[in-house]
Amino acid sequence: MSDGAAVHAGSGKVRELFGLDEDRLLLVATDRISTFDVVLPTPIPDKGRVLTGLSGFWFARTSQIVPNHLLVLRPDARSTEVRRLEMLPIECVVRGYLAGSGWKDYQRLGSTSGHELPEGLVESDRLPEPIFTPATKAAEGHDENISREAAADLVGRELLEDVERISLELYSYVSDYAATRGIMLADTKLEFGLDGAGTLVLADEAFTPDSSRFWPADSYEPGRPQPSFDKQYVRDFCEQLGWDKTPPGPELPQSVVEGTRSRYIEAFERLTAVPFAAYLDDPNTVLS
Ligand code: Q0Z
Repeated sequence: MSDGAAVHAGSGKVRELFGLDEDRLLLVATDRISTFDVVLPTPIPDKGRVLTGLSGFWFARTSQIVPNHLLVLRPDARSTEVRRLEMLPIECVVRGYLAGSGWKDYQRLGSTSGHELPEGLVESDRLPEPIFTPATKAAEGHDENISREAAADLVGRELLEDVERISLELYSYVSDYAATRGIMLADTKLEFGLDGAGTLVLADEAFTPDSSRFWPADSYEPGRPQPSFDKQYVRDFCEQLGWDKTPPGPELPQSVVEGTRSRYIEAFERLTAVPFAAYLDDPNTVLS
């Protein structure tokens, strides 16, 4: 009765979700890559395995802060069985640096999600302290930053205070850890759900390059956009092609595929200190 067919339950840009039974889902990270919001026709071999391993690594290390949905990391190293939760209808974003929509909001308003920020900040500047900037979940297109009041209307005041406190604590732990390995965590997007007992549970993917901005610390320079740890070769290639960033995206040459794959594996090995080959041999290595 527990080995029935998995039922496809949803597709993300680069991930697939299946229902296993009433209590469990299967989350599969593919090798698809998106840039400028478009999924490219060329996969990056092992990208899904890198992201699944990193998520597992962080779930194991943060379980003292908050319980998470991970049940089983499968031998294919790209799929996980997870607890089926009641997901909260907000994205929990924490920003330590001014990038992306936080930087856009700041230029327009001097604030983001209601956080008044000091004058004179430049793109990629470090914020005086990390801030919680919740966003709506857009089915299509871009998530929209919302105030904490608007977020409280969606999930309730008490739950919002809990996810804000936990999100900030997770960001602080992971950014300190990454800093010791030469990687800056500029910002991150977290998702939470409630289990059957009403307990808050960290879900989805966590602290991967697809859900976070990882910057190489050695080239950090405020006042300009920072190179992405993982996708910079892809972005540079697309920019020099002159592609208009509407679908379909361009096919990637082998040199860009190989360079990008190397960057994902480098991020994995720098953060986890586990050789990627050892992870493929036994995925559970990252959980201890
Ligand atoms: C995650 C998503 C993906 C498409 C639903 N533990 C959970 N319980 C209930 N729902 C979810 C989770 Cl992770 C859940 N998503 C995002 C992932 C493909 C959408 F792989 N949607």
